[in-house]
Amino acid sequence: MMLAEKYLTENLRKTLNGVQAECGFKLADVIRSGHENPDSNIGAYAGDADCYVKFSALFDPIIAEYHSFPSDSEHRGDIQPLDSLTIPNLDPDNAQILSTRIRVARNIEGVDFPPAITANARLELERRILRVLNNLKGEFAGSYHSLANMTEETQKQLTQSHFLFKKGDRFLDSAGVNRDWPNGRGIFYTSDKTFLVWVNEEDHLRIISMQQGGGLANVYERLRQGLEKINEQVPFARSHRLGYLSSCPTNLGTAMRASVHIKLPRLGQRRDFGKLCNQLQLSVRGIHGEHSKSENGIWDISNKQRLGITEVECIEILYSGLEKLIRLEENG
Ligand code: ADP
Ligand code: CIR
Repeated sequence: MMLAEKYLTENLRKTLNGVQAECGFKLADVIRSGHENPDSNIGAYAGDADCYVKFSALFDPIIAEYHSFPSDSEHRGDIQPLDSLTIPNLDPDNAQILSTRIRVARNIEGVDFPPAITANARLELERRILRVLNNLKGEFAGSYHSLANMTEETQKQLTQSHFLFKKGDRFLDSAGVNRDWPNGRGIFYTSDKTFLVWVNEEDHLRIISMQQGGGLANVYERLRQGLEKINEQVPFARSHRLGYLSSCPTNLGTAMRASVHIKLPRLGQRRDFGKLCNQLQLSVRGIHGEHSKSENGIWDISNKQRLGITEVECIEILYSGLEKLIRLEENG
C-alpha cells in the first residue's frame, strides 16, 4: 500500500489542512504525486527543507517505514574514506558485473527543491552551480551541457549509454519536477565520463561516479573526493536528524544509491527474486533506471536504505548482498 495513503489518516488530514511550508507547499502539493498515481510506493514529495518540518507528522512515519528509521533516531552519515581491502573487486574478470555507479542527491541550502522552484530561480541556480562546476580542477575538471541546447540525437545517445537522465516519469511529472522542461537542466561530465553531475533533475544536484566493471571502491573514492570539492564551494541542505535533504523521502540521509548492472540470468527469473533482494536490503531496477525493465538478464541492484546508516555502510550492504546473489546465481 502507498505509504502516503497508509499514514494520512482523516485526523492527520484535518491537522495538516491549512499548514503551509516556506516554499508555499500545502498538503495537496506534498501528496499530489500519490493522489494522481495510485500505484505509487511512497506518493509524497518535499518542495523544500521546511516541508520535512511542517509536514513531519506525515513524512516521519513514511521515512520510518521506508528506511527502517524510527522517528526518534538521528542520521549518522559522514562520507569517510573506504578501506578498499574490505571491498575488493567482486568480479575481477568482468564476467557478471558490467558497470558500477554511485550517486548522491544534493540540494542547495536555502533554495526551493525541484518540485517547488520557480522558472527564474531554477535558471539562477543553474548559473550558480555552473560557476562551481567550472571551478573544478584536475581529474574533476569537465564541461557542462545544457539540455536546452542539446540536439535530440546527443540527448538520446547520452541517455541510452546511462549517463543522462530522462524527462521525469508520471510520478515526477505530478510532483511538479518537469515544469519548464528542459530549461535550467543540464549535465556536467569529465572527458572520460567517470564523474558526472546532473543539474536540476529530481534534485538540484545528482553527483555521480561511474565506470565499467565492478570496482566499487574506486568509484566510491572518486565520488567522495569530487563531492568534497563541490561542497567546499556551495552549502548543501541538511538536517541534523534526516541528513541530506532530498525531494523524495526515499533519498534522505546519505542520499546515496550505489548500484551495479549485473548479469543474473537464472536468479532474475525466480518469482521470489524481488523478495530475496529486499531481504538483503537491496533494491532491484531495470537497466534504464527506475521503473524500467531488465534486458538480457541484466539488473540494476542497489542499496535500499540510505538514512540512518553511513555511506560506507551503504557500500558494505551492497557488497555483501551482491556476494550472496553471485553465489546463488552460480550454485542455484
Ligand atoms: P538514480 O540512480 O539517479 O536514482 P535512475 O534509476 O533513473 O536514477 O538511474 C539513472 C541512470 O543511471 C539510468 O540510465 C540507469 O540505467 C543508470 N545506471 C544506474 N546504475 C548504473 C550502473 N551500475 N551502471 C550503469 N548505469 C547505471
Ligand atoms: C513512488 O512513490 O513510487 C514514486 N514517487 C517513486 C518513489 C521512489 N522510488 C521507489 O520507492 N522505488
